[in-house]
Amino acid sequence: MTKAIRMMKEEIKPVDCVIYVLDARVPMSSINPSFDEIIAGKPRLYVLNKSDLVPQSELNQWVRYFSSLPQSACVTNVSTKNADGKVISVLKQLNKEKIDRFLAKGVKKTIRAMVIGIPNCGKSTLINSLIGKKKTITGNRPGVTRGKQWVSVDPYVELLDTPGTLYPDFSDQEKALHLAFVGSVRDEIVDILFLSQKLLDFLYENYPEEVKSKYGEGGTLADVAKKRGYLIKGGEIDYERTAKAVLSDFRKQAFGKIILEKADGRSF
Ligand SMILES: Nc1nc2c(ncn2[C@@H]2O[C@H](COP(=O)(O)OP(=O)(O)O)[C@@H](O)[C@H]2O)c(=O)[nH]1
Ligand SMILES: [Mg+2]
Repeated sequence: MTKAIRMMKEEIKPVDCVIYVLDARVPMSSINPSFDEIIAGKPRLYVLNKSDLVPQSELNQWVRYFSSLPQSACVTNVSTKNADGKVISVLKQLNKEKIDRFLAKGVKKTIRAMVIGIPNCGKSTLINSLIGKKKTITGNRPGVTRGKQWVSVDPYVELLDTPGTLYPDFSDQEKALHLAFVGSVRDEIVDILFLSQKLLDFLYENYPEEVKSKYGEGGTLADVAKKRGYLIKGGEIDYERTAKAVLSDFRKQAFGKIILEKADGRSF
């Protein structure tokens, strides 16, 4: 059992609802079935995060999709880089009945929400943004969150950050690739030459104009290296450097807004 799953199991009992953070570039792969049993019975607020990175029309379709799920209490989309409290107001609305019931008895009910999601989807950034200062630790690397920390983001709302975890089944290669492209899988444990070539294949097929304007016509790592001058002595290709540059460019949005999984079920 991973640390995140153990922590979620230990902490779930007093939790009023779950904030399920999804990476809007890979909404499908952001769902981790190993969370299901733990959060069963708790209202879920799905947050499509990193919405600044994907086309609005695609995002809207995903919001509709998640809204249609039976276990979904609510769906919202944010960019946690500047979350505006929308999540808190939705959360309070969701738990209004509970808050009011306690208030009628003269008790101030604090709503406790557990923030869950795969590594790197933005859980800690969301919480930081809502508390307005750097209390939790963020990093553009999976597995940065450690330890348990309930934080107050509103007189009525407390949030618990959790360390992200991935579904251990990587038999679905496409899903594994998508998670690696967006940085949810540590680069240290994947073959970045393979990964970056797969990313190039995807980009040349689906976003040809954007990628060609930066990398030229070719489409292979070698072509990119020649175009960008990533060569070592003797004119040989520096594959490692090229691979890192391709991944880094993608993650820095050098090709604009890109979605890897579309809501119509067709992922590519
Ligand atoms: N563009 C963009 N980047 C984000 C957003 N939210 C988080 N990030 C970045 O994603 C990376 C991972 O965030 P973090 O909060 O540590 O993810 P966690 O592992 O789920 O806690 C960091 O580099 C954040 O700056 C967002 O809405 N938009
Ligand atoms: Mg974190």
